[in-house]
Amino acid sequence: MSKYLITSALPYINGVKHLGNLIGSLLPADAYARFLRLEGEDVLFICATDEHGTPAELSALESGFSVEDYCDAMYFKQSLVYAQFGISFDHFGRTSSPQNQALTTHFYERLNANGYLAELPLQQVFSVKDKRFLPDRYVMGTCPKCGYEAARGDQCENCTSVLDPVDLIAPRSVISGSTDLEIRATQHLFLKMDMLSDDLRKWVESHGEWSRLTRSIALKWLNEGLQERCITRDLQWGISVPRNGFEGKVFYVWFDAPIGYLGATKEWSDKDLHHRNWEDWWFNTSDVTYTQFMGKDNVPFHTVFFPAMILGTCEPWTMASQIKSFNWLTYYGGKFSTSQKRGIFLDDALNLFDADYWRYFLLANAPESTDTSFTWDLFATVLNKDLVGIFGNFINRTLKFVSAQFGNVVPSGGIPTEVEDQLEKDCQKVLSEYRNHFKNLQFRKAIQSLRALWTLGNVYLDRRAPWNLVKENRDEAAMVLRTAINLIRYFAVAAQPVIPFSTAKVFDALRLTDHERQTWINEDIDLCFFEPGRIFTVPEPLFRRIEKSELANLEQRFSGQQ
Ligand code: B3M
Ligand code: ZN
Repeated sequence: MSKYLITSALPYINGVKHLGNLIGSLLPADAYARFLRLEGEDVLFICATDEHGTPAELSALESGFSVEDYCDAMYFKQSLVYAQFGISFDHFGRTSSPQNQALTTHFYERLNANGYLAELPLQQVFSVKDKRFLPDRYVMGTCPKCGYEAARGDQCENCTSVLDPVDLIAPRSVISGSTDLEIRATQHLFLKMDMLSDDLRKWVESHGEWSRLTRSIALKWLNEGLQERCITRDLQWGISVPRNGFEGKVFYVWFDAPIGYLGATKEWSDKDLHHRNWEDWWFNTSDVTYTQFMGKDNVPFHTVFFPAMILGTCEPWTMASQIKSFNWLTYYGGKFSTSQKRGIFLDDALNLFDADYWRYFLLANAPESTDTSFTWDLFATVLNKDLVGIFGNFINRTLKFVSAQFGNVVPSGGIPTEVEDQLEKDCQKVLSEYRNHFKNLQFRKAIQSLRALWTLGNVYLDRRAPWNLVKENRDEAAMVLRTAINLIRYFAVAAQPVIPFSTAKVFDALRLTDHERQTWINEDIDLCFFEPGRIFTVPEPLFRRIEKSELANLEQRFSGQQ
């Protein structure tokens, strides 16, 4: 048994996330965690809401609640949605926790003591009317690059240029609308990443096993040369900076967010339900394999910025062994956008289809080597073909036929032939490929293997044609159907990391004991597992066909501002 630490990028607190966030980190992290647990490994899967920064404050302002109340409400809302999607966190914490505040302070103190921080003046927009600085999205104005009039201080949504609030033309406060703004200098803290550049490069280069996407983003940053990076902000909401002259300032959200992985683990061990120490996963470990999941925009922070913070502490914190990053899921080629209401959000998704439809579709089409364009047509095609046509159909036709011919029991009679021996070998081969793809974090390929496994069942039934055999040789037909029922069990056992809700239904139908539910595919498969005479139930069809006629409506509904 090895120790596997898994983290998914921490979703921002500002609202329910969309399908792109789900497939960009949460869902593959969950499938991997479930897989490793079934493999018998010691797994800790940690996530949290990322609660600081301007998006949280501004969304709270819009909602009319205090930031604290807003975050409490959104934390529970997000927790519920992830549970409904079957995301099996060992702990889902919050970056606003006391644990994270303490750890963030600790990181600051270490970096400060080790000489990796610099205090420098920075030009900032100050609102006389609001009596405060206006960082990032707190200012709007005209984009100096394209002339768009509603550009935000940190970025222009129209031309995507990254901006500095002081660059905006005709700036105004987002809080009050006031244009009585001044540029004032104020002191800020910077992390001297340039000093850590060589160590960072060594660390990145020691990870030849990272995907091309992860490595290329990391090296691009390193090659462009690292600069000092500001780690404080003029905001009220956040983790305060314990330093003279920094009253009223907080740490930059990307400073405390990755420390949130540690903070959330400490929350987990402080609950003391487990009698396990969080430091066994994070401090001075040599037996922990740590895998991070994230969308590609987060890669620079995880390959350069956060590792620089860790290296600068000169303490032995666990660093990522593997960083699995994803490209974008788009909606008909366009960016999912909260502000433009384009794309599908997680609560809406669950109102339309059960979680397993989404889990299967998204993992089968994970944006691993390129972006994936979500279309309803693709969604329906994949699900109708694989879940309805292959997996669901095999279960349905087998159990219905047995029930009609022999009653709801595993039929007796006949002995397996070389056809069944060969089937066993074929399954074995596909299952070991499936496991390897999971171990290599190749989700699309894993699903291809799963589909190939399920297909073996339908090919077998078609070849053995028990509906004919039953007339000529009832014993042999019984053996074939017994084999098919055994296949159903293996198909479901293997599919657990992907579609856990449906596989639980299959186990219920097969009336597996708790102990039998524990079996996994790491041993030689045994198509005689179910002995004759066991009782089963014919389940309702597990999946429903998605009709073409439903699609036009859906496409329109999620396409954005109308
Ligand atoms: N909240 C950004 C994002 O969700 C950010 C990730 C933090 S991971 C430490 O894309
Ligand atoms: Zn612009």
